[in-house]
Amino acid sequence: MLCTATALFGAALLTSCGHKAVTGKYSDNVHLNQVAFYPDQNKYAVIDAPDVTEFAVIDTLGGTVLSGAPATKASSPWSDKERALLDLSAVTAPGKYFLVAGTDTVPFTVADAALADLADAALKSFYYQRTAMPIEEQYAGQWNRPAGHPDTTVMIHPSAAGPKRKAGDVISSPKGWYDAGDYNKYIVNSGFTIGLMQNVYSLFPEYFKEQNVNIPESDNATPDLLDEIMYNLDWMLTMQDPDDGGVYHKLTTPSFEGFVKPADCAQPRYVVKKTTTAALDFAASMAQAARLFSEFGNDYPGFPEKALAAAEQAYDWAVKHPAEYYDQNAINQKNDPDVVTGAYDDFNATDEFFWAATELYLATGKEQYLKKAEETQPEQFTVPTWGNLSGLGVMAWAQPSLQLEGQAGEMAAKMKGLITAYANTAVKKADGAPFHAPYGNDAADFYWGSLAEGCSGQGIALVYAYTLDGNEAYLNGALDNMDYILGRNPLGYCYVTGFGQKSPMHPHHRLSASDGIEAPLPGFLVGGPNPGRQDGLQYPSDMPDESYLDDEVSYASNEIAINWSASLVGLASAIDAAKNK
Ligand code: 9MR
Ligand code: 9MR
Repeated sequence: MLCTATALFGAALLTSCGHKAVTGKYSDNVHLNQVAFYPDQNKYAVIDAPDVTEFAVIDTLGGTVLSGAPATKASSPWSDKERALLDLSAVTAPGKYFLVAGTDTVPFTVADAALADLADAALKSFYYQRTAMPIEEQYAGQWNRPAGHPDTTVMIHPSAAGPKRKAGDVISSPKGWYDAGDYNKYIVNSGFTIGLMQNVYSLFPEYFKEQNVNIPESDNATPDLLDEIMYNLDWMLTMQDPDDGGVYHKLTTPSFEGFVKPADCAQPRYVVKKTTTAALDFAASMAQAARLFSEFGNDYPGFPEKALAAAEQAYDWAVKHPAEYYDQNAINQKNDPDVVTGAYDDFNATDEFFWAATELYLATGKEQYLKKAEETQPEQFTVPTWGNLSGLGVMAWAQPSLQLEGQAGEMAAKMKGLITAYANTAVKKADGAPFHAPYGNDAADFYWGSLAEGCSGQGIALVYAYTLDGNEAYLNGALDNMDYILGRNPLGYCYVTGFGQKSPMHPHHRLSASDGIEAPLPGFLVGGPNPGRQDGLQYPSDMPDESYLDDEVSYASNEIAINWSASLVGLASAIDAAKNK
């Protein structure tokens, strides 16, 4: 074993040849993936000290594994910080290592299933969000808690009243996940969340069939991902008005609860206005679920038939009510009580029609749905979000396992082309970028929830593109975005709770804030840098990629949410599946 690293860099932490293990620690100067790299993955670190002229990688005994010089220097358009890229890719053997650069000795890991634990934790985060059932110690360890929000007595808000269900009538609408840091349940975001995860499931079903994240249903024959999804689908089914097939937009308290334990909440809960977007997101995710769950009839008998019927009824309602949008101010002008919780408002349902028609066609083969999908198809692929669902439809058409012919086959080919075109443009952005990632090079990349909607969502799209033609450049782009989230970013945060050496400790998350446990619930991706600062707070920096505050009050940069968790499930699982095929 050589001791050259000590001689070269004089790192105080290095000791004599192999007798004492090397230690290292997180440094604000050196930014890299703090979880793990795959053996054959490109491995970059970014250093903020441009005067550093050499670096080394040593193993736990101090032996030099690699030495090199910083490569490309670059800075972001909005920053005068000059950063240099260190290429550690030649380190390929699984193990623990230290990057020695300047005065820093920073740990990193190379592992075969590098993202498996992260993928599991991201899925497990949904279990912690479950309403209406106790979160038990055998599954949740120290984060066990009593059930919150049974939602067995929920009132019809006047905005949702109809001839049969009158304002103030009581319905039961239990189960489902808390949406985010708040305690409400929203159909639009639920539909998107489930749709995104079901799309990724369709790409790699075998991966998910092997996964076990220790939830109450882990012992059944259904993949844990689908079991977890079922917990929310069950709730969604109760959100459909049996009278006309319309779907309530949300189930909510009039205003947000305080930062109290879920079991201590006292405000009344309402279902609010049936909307076009809720009906279509419901229809799409339900039709997709009907298709995917047909394989698991023993665990969920009758579900596919019930889900498909519900989906078609919701779609029919939307066709009859194509522009019933959610406009909270207008609703509050006409009804009491006022509702001031999350709006998930969106005044264009073309993309929802496309997604719903797509999934209904794939589930039923009916021509009317194909026709509608053709009419509403997008011209280009955009990363799907709760407010723009067309990308979920494009991904659905592009599943490699579908064998479609005729017009449907043409549609699938066209949609695949859109994803590939998108991916070609996206991956080019990593070259010469300060953090070597497709994401994060434009100020417009940073907004509320952008680490999920921008960074992670783009990564998922790139894995999709990879599954179409095996072009490694796409998978590398997805890995680069994952590395960005896990630490190779300007603030050096690993933005997933419970992972990495520098990670959010104070998310805007009522469950984490009210449980008396110092560590936040693990496996959650926070919204991340957001110069919009809609929470009205001062952040340490106003640069787009540094506008982040690890404080409980910062809902615009530090909340967690199911749709963001879905994007982390999607990206970490899809990469792990693609890497271990
Ligand atoms: O906690 C709420 C969070 O879930 C929402 O994303 C956010 C924006 O709608 O609002 C948060 O609630 C805040 C409210 O809007 C204003 N008063 C303070 C609340 C946080 O405690
Ligand atoms: O994720 C949503 C983001 O795109 C919007 O800009 C923001 C303000 O409308 O709302 C976010 O969603 C929040 C929802 O309204 C209430 N629950 C918490 C969600 C995450 O912050």
